[in-house]
Amino acid sequence: MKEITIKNSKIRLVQGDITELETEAIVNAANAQLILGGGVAGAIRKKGGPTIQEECSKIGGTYVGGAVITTGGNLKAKYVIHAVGPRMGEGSEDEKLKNATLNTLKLMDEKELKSVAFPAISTGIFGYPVNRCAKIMISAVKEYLSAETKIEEVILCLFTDSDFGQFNKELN
Ligand code: AR6
Repeated sequence: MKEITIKNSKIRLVQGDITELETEAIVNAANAQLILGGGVAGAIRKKGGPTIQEECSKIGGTYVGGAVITTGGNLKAKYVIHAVGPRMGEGSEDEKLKNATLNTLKLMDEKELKSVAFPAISTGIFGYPVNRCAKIMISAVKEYLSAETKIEEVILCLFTDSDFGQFNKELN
């Protein structure tokens, strides 16, 4: 199943490039310095233009597990939420990934945004296992959507077939 409903909200799995999505916000798999490097961040930087990094540099940084918001520059999405996932090996990775997911969703409600797309945070350059990421992120999203929220749609956007398969297995 590629979509489930939790109370008034939907969780949907899609495969592809997150920078092509038209949700109000897309999530960047960020680092604590908020310097847009490779992977999702690189794609956002290239397609979104320089204003996103400029806004990030003004904010200056956040903690691992935290999330901050900028505009989306030239992207279809109006906003980018920069969620800082853990680097594999630094300790307390599961808790930090859960916090990065929950803090993104809290920011969505604070800004009264209704639709967001996440990548598989930390599973690229940061080296976190995809199956573990699927477990943590899906359970955090379900937990959040089960309580009071105005978010209508949470998309989990997976880049590869195999990552999509692992998230799909976990959602079922
Ligand atoms: N759309 C969707 N998913 C993507 C895309 C895309 N365009 N490109 C890559 N992925 P990563 P991290 C997948 O490395 O591990 C950067 O330098 C990718 O296959 O983007 O959290 C930042 O600046 C993987 O499954 O993020 C940080 O320093 C997932 O997105 C650091 O990397 C996350 O991979 C963050 O590393």
